[in-house]
Amino acid sequence: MRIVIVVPTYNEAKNIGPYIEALRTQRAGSSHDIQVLIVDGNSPDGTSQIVKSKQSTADWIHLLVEEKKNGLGAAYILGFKHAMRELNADVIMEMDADFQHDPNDISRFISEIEHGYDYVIGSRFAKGGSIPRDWEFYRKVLSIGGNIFTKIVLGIPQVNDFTTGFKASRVKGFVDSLDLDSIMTKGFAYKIDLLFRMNKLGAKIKELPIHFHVRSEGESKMERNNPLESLKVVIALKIADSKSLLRFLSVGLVGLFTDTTLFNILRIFTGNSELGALLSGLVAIGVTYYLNNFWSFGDRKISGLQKTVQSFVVYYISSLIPIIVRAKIISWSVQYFGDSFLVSNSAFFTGVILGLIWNFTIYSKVIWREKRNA
Ligand SMILES: Nc1nc2c(ncn2[C@@H]2O[C@H](COP(=O)(O)OP(=O)(O)OP(=O)(O)O)[C@@H](O)[C@H]2O)c(=O)[nH]1
Ligand SMILES: [Mg+2]
Repeated sequence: MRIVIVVPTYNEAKNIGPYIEALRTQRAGSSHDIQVLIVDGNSPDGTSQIVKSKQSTADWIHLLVEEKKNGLGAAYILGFKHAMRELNADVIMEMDADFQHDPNDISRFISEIEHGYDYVIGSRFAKGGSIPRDWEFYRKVLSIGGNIFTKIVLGIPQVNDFTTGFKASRVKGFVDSLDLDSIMTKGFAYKIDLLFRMNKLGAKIKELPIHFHVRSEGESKMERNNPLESLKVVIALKIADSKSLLRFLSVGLVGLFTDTTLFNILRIFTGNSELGALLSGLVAIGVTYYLNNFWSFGDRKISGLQKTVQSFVVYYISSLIPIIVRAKIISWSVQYFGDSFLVSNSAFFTGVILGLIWNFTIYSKVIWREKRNA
């Protein structure tokens, strides 16, 4: 496999020489083709000159120099594209140049990819991992708290470290399927966006515990606004992800309105409540199908007569299930607890909530299931 380690640098002149030598050792001990791509933010301290001088003894070192320091995300996006297009990477690794990530760990990441994982995350917060003891209290709290918050909001329980900078990603089917130009930020929080998208693509994720060491030399480039930017990214991702849910709920309200209005009109004009309820129910299901297809799940629209009829039948049957279950819940509750307003309405709303969960799950996972990239 060809592994390309992308390493962003800004003023790492004191670290970059020893770092490249450490990678030379790793390379020598590996059965894989390890290449290193340094993306320098035009460091004024001469980092890129040191890299160039090393290139004369190592053709596996590649260098991109940005016009100016442009943020960690921007450097990585540039590096990812170059690693895929020019260096034919099978696996792309992300790693810092300041020895906070131990070069001896590289082989552990590669071995997990060989075991079939698509996204290996060096986790400081998994059991067996650690952050530096002498970090300031506020940095520890922000890092630990931020990761717990992100895990809950984004609903990715198996991940404990969303902002780690030490990772390995499979290219085929994963990094090459990402729209890198739409990554939300040029800064540090690109990590959260990338992880979220890899998870959406169905990547098999492995958290590998790592010890995050103290910076060996040089200054930190951590931006003060990182926590705020990360918060913005987490919220924006959640809102974008909930778009289908919010639209589905609105469509449900439109359906309820259609059903009630039509039922009453038909009841008055035909004098037959049963027929009215049947027709209004059928029309409401048709209306909600149409709105869900063109709006809630518009990005996964079903077209073509055969597919539309098939999916409508599934939609109709699956939508009937929670209605039947609801009726049963109500009749059991009334039987056990007595037929009071509180009992029947509690049962009714329990049924409604279960129905919403059922419908949204079937709609989003079966009828309008997301199309995966190959
Ligand atoms: N090209 C580029 N590299 C950057 C930029 N910001 C940071 N880096 C590099 O990215 C890596 C991570 O940055 P660090 O400053 O070490 O961030 P950190 O590890 O979260 O913070 P410390 O624990 O204080 O080191 C290092 O190799 C930096 O040199 C940038 O804007 N552009
Ligand atoms: Mg660092």
